[in-house]
Amino acid sequence: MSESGLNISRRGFVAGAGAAALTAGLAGCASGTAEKEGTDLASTSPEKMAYDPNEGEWIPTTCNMCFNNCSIKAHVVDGVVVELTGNSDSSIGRGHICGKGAAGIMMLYDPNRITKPMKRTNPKKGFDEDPGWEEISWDEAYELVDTNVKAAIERSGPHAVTGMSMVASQIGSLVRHTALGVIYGNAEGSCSDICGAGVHQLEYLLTGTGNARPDYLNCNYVVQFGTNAGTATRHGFNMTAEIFADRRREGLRHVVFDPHMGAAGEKADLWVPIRPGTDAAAALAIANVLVEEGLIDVEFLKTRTNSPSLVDVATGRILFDEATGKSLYMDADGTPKTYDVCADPQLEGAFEVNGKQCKTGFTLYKEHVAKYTPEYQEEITTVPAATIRRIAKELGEAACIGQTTTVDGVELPYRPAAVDGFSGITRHKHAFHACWAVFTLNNLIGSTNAVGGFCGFDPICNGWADGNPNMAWKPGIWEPEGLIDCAGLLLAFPNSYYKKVYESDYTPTTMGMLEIQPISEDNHFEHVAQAHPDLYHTQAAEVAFCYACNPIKWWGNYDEQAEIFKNYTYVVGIDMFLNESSYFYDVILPECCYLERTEPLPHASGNHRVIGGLHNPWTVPVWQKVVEPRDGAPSSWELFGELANRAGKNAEFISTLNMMFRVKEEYSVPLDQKLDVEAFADSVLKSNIDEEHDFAWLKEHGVYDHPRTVDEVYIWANGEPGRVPMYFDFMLEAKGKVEAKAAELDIPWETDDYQALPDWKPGCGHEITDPDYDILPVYHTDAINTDSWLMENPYVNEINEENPYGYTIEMNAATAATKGLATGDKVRLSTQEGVSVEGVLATSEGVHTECVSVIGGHWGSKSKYMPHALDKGVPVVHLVPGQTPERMDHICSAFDQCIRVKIEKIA
Ligand SMILES: Nc1nc2c(c(=O)[nH]1)N[C@H]1C(S)=C(S)[C@@H](COP(=O)(O)OP(=O)(O)OC[C@H]3O[C@@H](n4cnc5c(=O)[nH]c(N)nc54)[C@H](O)[C@@H]3O)O[C@H]1N2
Ligand SMILES: Nc1nc2c(c(=O)[nH]1)N[C@H]1C(S)=C(S)[C@@H](COP(=O)(O)OP(=O)(O)OC[C@H]3O[C@@H](n4cnc5c(=O)[nH]c(N)nc54)[C@H](O)[C@@H]3O)O[C@H]1N2
Ligand code: SF4
Ligand SMILES: [Mo]
Repeated sequence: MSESGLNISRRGFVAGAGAAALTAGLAGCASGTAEKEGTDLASTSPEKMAYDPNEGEWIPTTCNMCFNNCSIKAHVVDGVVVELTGNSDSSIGRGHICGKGAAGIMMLYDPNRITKPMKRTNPKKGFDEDPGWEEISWDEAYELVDTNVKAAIERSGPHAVTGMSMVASQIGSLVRHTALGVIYGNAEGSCSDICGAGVHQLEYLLTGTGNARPDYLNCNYVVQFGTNAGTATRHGFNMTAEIFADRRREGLRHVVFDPHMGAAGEKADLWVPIRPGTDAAAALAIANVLVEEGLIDVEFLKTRTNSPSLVDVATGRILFDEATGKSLYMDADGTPKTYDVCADPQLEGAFEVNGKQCKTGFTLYKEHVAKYTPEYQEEITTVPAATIRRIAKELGEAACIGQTTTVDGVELPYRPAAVDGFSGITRHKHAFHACWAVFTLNNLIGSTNAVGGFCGFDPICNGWADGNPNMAWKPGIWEPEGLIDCAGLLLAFPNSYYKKVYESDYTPTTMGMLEIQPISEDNHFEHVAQAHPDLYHTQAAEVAFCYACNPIKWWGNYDEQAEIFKNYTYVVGIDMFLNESSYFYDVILPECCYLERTEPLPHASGNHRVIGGLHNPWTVPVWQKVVEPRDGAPSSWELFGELANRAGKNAEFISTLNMMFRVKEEYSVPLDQKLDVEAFADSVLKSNIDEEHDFAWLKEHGVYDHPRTVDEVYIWANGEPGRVPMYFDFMLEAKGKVEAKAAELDIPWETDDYQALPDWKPGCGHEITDPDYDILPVYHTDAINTDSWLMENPYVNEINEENPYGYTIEMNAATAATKGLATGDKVRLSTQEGVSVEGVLATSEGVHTECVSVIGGHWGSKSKYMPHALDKGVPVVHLVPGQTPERMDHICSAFDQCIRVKIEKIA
């Protein structure tokens, strides 16, 4: 850290970040270091630090080294940050900071960080072209943005400008999205959360909110499909890692289906290597055994799912009562009744109703999974039938079907077993089906929304303060079937897929084609449509506005992405570094570091990253600047506020923000002045909490808490009605409408996946068409890296370099041996189309025999402005063609990244 003049050794840093964890498994989960100020903070380091913990100030704020946004404290001495620790006053992070978070200090003081706006002087764009960056004034930078964005929209309309951003600065992304729409009226946007497509939708449908998790504290059996949640990623990583570890020590059994043994597989009781893209088959086989063995929660299926629905066998459609419009169940007395008055619905059976041959939804489910025997799936997934039987039996038995427990005086079903999954199951075609097959297992064992089961992060909120319901939400009910609706992901406004399916128009309005996918959240078709504007009769964007992202590396093949970027007439970038995408930017505006800025409500409303649970109160943390921004670089809020001001759009911008953040009229900042970010933070807090807990209070105290009640965690604790789907009749409703719309618009659109029950279907790369091309590359996330940029951090880079699997290609040792390959060999991975990437091999027992695995999959940075990251790691995603509709899941916009490659040794 020579540039800051401080003597903090790397050893001191690693100690602060949990030396044991880092050296043992590069896990990166730190033990809580933040006790009360001035007490034993020095004990975070075994060696004497260069500063006194009692000196200077400990300022509470929020980490942004990954999207979890844990609460932290920054030790600031003489205006210099000398250490970052967790903030034990906050449930967000629970006092922990991980290795990435502790390394934030190196980003703050990184001399390669950009802090002054620049414009390109070399008009030629390409990875091999020096953009010829020239420093400009902020005034000129704003003018260039304003002029070019406006001109494109005046020239070609609102679709001429596309905004891009993702999770690197999540609330900033929300503000970016709002600002571009409000100030310029742009209509297009692009993102690449190839993690949640399908997962979020199923979690919405089953838990009433877009993110769900095992109720770790009460759970005894966790099955994970394609995720390292709670061991390296997600689920408010620092909030979960300790609880999950404690519970494993207490006997929680942990099973991981993953082609690679990453952080999750390493810590699991059982790692199940599975062939990529086949999870649906494994999950349906588990369902098969649960059903066969009677390990199902009949009561739950009858009373909390739509399983008893009467389905017309001829059409596959549920029967609705003509008078009330409500679905029909068969009562024990042999008469069909609407779901809400049927006293004892029959879960199974075949009946004749109104002259129609009917079966219950559950009978059809049972018949449907009959073919998915453990033996049947073995050939598809490579998982031994006996393993599936064993896991199914353990899961079903761990669920304690029939038992109840009392929580805060309320008797609730106790189902301490949960099946979870994330990006591994979504990065494939038919991802919606995979997620569906996986998460439905929780319905079978009755653990959906049960104590110890699979619960939404924040399905219901009665308000963040007593007597102020301003910040409150609750999923409504879709009356025709009595199914729960949901609260949206970030801002928790009411959301209903059923309403979209039944009542919306389906005409796509953007390249993302969202309207024709009523059960999707992601505008990923933009990646196809921008490349092929004729395909869906869309208008390609001319100008791109990239905020806190690296879009060249987001998706598939980088040369394809580069071509798209070359074709934009103007590209605006807002970042902290000159990443690879910046080689295609025309102007770059630096954002200050997260330690130099204030963000009004860092976790918005629907927290997305903060898990719920009774042990985690509603927590409103502070994100305040702890040091002055280098060269006065602004935050994104300030930057967009400035653009709004220049465009004369303050009123529009601020009132939209007011609506998003539920600001009460009496607390609004003036609408006719440039946005004052601190004043806005104040108005949000007073509106959503109370007068006392304003921004000044939060700056001092760091965090405001309000206890969660039992009905905010377990949605049926108040005895209210509500069911979740098992038989997805609405998919069939959607199918007809999607097909009609596609025909009307004369566009190609796949609709085969609109079924009422989940299936496994082969995705891309499943078949080996040339025996030389037999390897499937996959990638994973570890605890010390964040997406495509953290390797630039010297501390993180050093850890990656010490990790034998850090920047290498990991391959199963036995497969390597049959190919005459060994650790240390330089190898090339190439596709049948001739695209290739190269790297150094490291063998292990921790990879499926058909796979190779790397961290990230989008590394191998080409930016010389990020010297630590330059050329490190292997970008396997470059091998995947990214602009073909054949790779898209047409239900939820997931993208198939499976491709068979040849591996060969090179000199
Ligand atoms: N440390 C850290 N934490 C993060 C992030 C970060 O960058 N760093 N990013 C955040 C974000 S935006 C996200 S989306 C999440 C990602 O969180 P996760 O989804 O938990 O992370 P990954 O490691 O990418 O998980 C994908 C896993 O699926 C496996 N996999 C690949 N294909 C298949 C398959 O077909 N089937 C199965 N069963 N497994 C498969 C991979 O080997 C990998 O282990 O993490 C969040 N948290
Ligand atoms: N191969 C591969 N591709 C992936 C993934 C993967 O794991 N592997 N993950 C996918 C997923 S799930 C996601 S969510 C996306 C993630 O995509 P992004 O969130 O776009 O992440 P990155 O591509 O790493 O780009 C982040 C950029 O933000 C900058 N940055 C960091 N902090 C700030 C800040 O505070 N302000 C500003 N202005 N800039 C900042 C960094 O310098 C970096 O250039 O990528 C997707 N694509
Ligand atoms: S998990 Fe993410 S937000 Fe939390 S301390 Fe680590 S890097 Fe920071
Ligand atoms: Mo993501």
